[in-house]
Amino acid sequence: MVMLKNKIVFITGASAGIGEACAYAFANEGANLILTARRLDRLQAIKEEIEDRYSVKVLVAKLDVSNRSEVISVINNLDEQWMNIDILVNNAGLGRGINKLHEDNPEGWDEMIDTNVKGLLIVTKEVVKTMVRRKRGHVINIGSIAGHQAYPGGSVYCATKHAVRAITESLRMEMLEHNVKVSTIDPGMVETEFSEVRFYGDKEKAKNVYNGLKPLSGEDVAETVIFCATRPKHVNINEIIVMPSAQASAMIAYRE
Ligand code: NDP
Ligand code: 8X3
Repeated sequence: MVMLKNKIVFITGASAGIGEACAYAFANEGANLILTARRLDRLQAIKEEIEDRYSVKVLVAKLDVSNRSEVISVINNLDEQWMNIDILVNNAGLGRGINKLHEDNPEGWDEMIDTNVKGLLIVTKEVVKTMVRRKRGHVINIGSIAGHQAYPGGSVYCATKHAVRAITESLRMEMLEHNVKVSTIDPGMVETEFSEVRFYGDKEKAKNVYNGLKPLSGEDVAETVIFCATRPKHVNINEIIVMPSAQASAMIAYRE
């Protein structure tokens, strides 16, 4: 089993939901954290709480993954003590609307593609360069059941998560000779701020998504991330699909 104590873990979208839960889960294992997102105030509060509870170091940085020059600058200007990232958790992402393509708003398409696909690509490129040089590292992507199954109203979101799956597979092949592991965790419904963001702040609509069933929590997903990150050196978890027990596929859930 790989021990995470004193490892450096870089998490995108660490200000809420799955990314925030991963931050606490890695801290609990003794890892030092680079927490990034656009909302720096949230990251600062998480840093203070984690440093209170665990003996780990936390660096926070404002990072919009869809801003390519910001990504390049933040990652390439890390201090020496932070530059050797052991684990990258590519978590930042969002959905915008569930509308039929012909009725949809193309601005949402740009946001999803720029964040979920192009953002993940540039962060990965900049972090993996150093992993390749050091001949060690692990990239863990947060994909989705939407990367395996499409559904009506989800053409662009599902396309971005299918893209994450394709990128994961290509990268795994490219990294083979460099001793860098590549995994994807693909959850079904997780109750986070995801649905509120998807419905542009409509809390009622967001709540209805989880009506009558127990969804996953960010912590449930973080547990699978930790499982991936702690496998022995010769074991790689390629992919985990993790669903609420009450959800059988992207479209089929049992509600009481
Ligand atoms: P949340 O909305 O709770 O969290 C999303 C996180 O991503 C926030 O920290 C947000 O931070 C960050 N983020 C969004 N856009 C950007 C950006 N441009 N640059 C940097 N950070 C950004 O949602 P989840 O925790 O649920 O989502 C995390 C990941 O999990 C996403 O990739 C999502 O697609 C995936 N997922 C979610 C599922 C669900 O049902 N919730 C199921 C399957 C996968 P900030 O706004 O501060 O930048
Ligand atoms: C989020 C889960 O099923 O709403 O990735 O697409 S789903």
